[in-house]
Amino acid sequence: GSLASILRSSLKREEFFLVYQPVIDLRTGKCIGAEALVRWRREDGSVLMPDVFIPVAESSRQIATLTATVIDLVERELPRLLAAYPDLLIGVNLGAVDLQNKLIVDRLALLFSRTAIQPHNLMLEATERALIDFDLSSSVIRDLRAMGLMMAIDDFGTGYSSLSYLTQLAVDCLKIDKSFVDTIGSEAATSKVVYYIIEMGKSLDLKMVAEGVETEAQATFLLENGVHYAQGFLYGRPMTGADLEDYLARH
Ligand code: G
Ligand code: G
Ligand code: NA
Ligand code: MN
Repeated sequence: GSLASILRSSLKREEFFLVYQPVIDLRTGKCIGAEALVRWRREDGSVLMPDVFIPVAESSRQIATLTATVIDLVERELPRLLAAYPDLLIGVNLGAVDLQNKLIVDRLALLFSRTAIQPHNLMLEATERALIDFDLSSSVIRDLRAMGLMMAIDDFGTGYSSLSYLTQLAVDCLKIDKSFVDTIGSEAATSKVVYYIIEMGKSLDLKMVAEGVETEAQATFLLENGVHYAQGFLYGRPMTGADLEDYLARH
């Protein structure tokens, strides 16, 4: 069948799992948390990456089900990590429709009420596409932040109308897309863009996480320019929850 129909039956069979990519405080070098990234293990044992199946989940209207699966996995796995590291901050990615209704608010309220997970342990990451219905999504974001969790704009800079909505929208954090981090230290004209994104984030008093950091030179530039958090292969690849526990013990 099509990938969309295979996805539909797989979502019922729990073929999904999470890996975690460490997020580092550049000022201390310590790991403050991680971004949860979903993977799909097929029946034949092969593992599919989200850039293959998230667009299919979005276009076949299954993304809310996938997000629900991810939140179920977080509910199952995070309490173990929090027992040793109670202030850990875990980033969870949302799909484009997840901010268009209050289901996510109710689901997370339930999560917080029946586990040791607290609102300050979660940061929800939404791309600019999730803000299409601006009034609806900003109302959902307001409810989520009122619970005490953080909201981040993911892949920041790759969408459009960034400036106009950022000043109106109450979010906590910008995740600076890897495509901009890649230009740091290059002669490309686009290397100026990352500088302006950082200035914008600072002037709006937002936390910033740089994605896809691969070199010490990039990390130095980011820290010197006021970006305090980073993730990328320089610090760690996405890893299992058990491996993240070992990683935290060492960082
Ligand atoms: O893990 P990887 O770097 O290949 O992720 C690629 C993209 O897929 C990232 O941009 C990320 O935002 C997205 N992604 C990863 N996990 C999830 C998830 O659980 N839900 C959604 N909606 N997107 C995800
Ligand atoms: O959803 P998001 O845009 O955060 O997706 C992050 C994706 O980028 C993941 O699939 C992850 O494996 C990948 N990634 C994370 N760090 C690096 C990095 O330093 N270099 C490269 N090339 N890819 C990275
Ligand atoms: Na709780
Ligand atoms: Mn993300």
